[in-house]
Amino acid sequence: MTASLQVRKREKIFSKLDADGDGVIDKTDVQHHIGGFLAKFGVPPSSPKAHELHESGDQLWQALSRLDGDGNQVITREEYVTAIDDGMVEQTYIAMNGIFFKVVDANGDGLITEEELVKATSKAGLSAKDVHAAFREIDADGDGSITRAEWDQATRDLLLSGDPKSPGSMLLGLN
Ligand SMILES: [Ca+2]
Ligand SMILES: [Ca+2]
Ligand SMILES: [Ca+2]
Repeated sequence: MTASLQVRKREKIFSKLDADGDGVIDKTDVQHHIGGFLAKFGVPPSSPKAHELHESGDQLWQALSRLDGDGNQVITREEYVTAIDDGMVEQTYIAMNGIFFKVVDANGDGLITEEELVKATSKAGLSAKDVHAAFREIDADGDGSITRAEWDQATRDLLLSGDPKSPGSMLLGLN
């Protein structure tokens, strides 16, 4: 529950976002992540879903660039860790969730079942056991399916809560 855990989580997320490891986040890092996500989740690069994901990557970068305090087109670790807050999370990650959710919700019924989550994450090298545990955490009301609201809440918990056991951490390998 400490602020320092939050900072450590943000630093870890920053390190993940900094795909080429040069110590700053720029547009190339965001594009790299979108490409990686497509490959991990087996989305064909020319599909409409891939196109949407690239578009939301551009939106993510635009939102992230607001953290760029000195306007030099790169975001430093310090800018990221100190500037991200609730509003920022809503504008960046929650906005991205629309497409992430769609990718995982294979049959498009607006709910994610454990089977869909297992299938979507199978290429990401997560064990069925980890996915099962994460699913149970994210499915807050325990009705066996994840709604968009539950998914968004898990994202907020992951990014903003100081709880190391917050849902979603496992899926990003952050715990
Ligand atoms: Ca970088
Ligand atoms: Ca579904
Ligand atoms: Ca549920």
